[in-house]
Amino acid sequence: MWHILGAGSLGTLWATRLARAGLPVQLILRDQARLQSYQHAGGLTLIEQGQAQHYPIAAQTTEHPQPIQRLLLACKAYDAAPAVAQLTHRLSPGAEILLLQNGLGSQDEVAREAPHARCIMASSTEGAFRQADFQVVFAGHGHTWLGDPLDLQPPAWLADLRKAGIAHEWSLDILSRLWRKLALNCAINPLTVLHDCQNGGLREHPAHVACLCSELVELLQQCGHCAAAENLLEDVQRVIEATAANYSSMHQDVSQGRRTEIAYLLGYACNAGQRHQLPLPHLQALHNQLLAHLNARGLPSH
Ligand code: NAD
Ligand code: KPL
Repeated sequence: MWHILGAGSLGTLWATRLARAGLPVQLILRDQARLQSYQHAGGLTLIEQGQAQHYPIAAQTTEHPQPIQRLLLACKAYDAAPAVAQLTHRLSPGAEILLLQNGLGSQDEVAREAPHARCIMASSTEGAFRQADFQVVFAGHGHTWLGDPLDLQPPAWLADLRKAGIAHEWSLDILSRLWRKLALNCAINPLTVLHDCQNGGLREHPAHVACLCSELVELLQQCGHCAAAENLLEDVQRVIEATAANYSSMHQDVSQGRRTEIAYLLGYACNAGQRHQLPLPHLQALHNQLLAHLNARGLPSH
């Protein structure tokens, strides 16, 4: 049984693909009111290449007593540990939690909340967004890397992902993957918010992007992730070109008045720099500017 917490973009993308492959799925929703709206909608809808397909997947609230053996945590980074705290009493011995959160920091928070569960981290380049409640558009095909720094043995249920057509790879160095993605996000997302531009708008700010990348490279090396530091600037430039017409996820969050995952991206990078006594003046200044920007819009700074 796949218990999936969070019927948002990624939760829906995973739940619908697993369910249509004939695998048992149970959604976990926040409370009775949300469960009622879900029952009213009659299931999840996934829209792929303009075609909507409806999946009447079973759902329950966090309060339900059913034991959980495998939990896919598909909420934002700041919701991950509080969500797991609501479910710890339901986790079976030997339970596994698959963490889909972007950035770093939430994985450790979850592991502290559920010390007996195996935590498997994921980094995904798939893209999905919510068109309406319980209706999600599969916007960008991508790849998901999964791994567990404490146990390099892949779990047997990777076969379920193959069956469900979820492109994935077991990574022996998932932390480096997460750091590399975090570095890309730190070099691109905050600047797109501050300049209020699409990713391609950063072509106008090559010196600033280069400064940030050079500090991020030092940070990655200092944190022991030298492979994740290789050719970072070139990769950032490549992503800026490849996604020139897109708004970054952080830009979308801010422009729609949603809380950002800043604490798990730039905030995490700046804290790591302080822990290593590594001065990161440009990243720190960017962080301060972004915090002021969020404050001015009444958005949380954590
Ligand atoms: P989302 O906001 O669309 O969905 C999160 C869902 O979790 C929401 O429906 C929310 O109500 C639910 N939730 C939160 N706390 C809960 C609780 N205690 N109980 C039950 N439900 C709860 O978020 P998303 O876009 O799916 O992103 C999830 C994570 O995946 C983020 O860290 C994001 O950065 C990452 N990510 C997203 C994408 C994407 O394309 N959407 C791509 C790559 C990575
Ligand atoms: O992942 C991204 C995001 O917008 O969050 C990209 C496109 C890589 C920009 O950092």
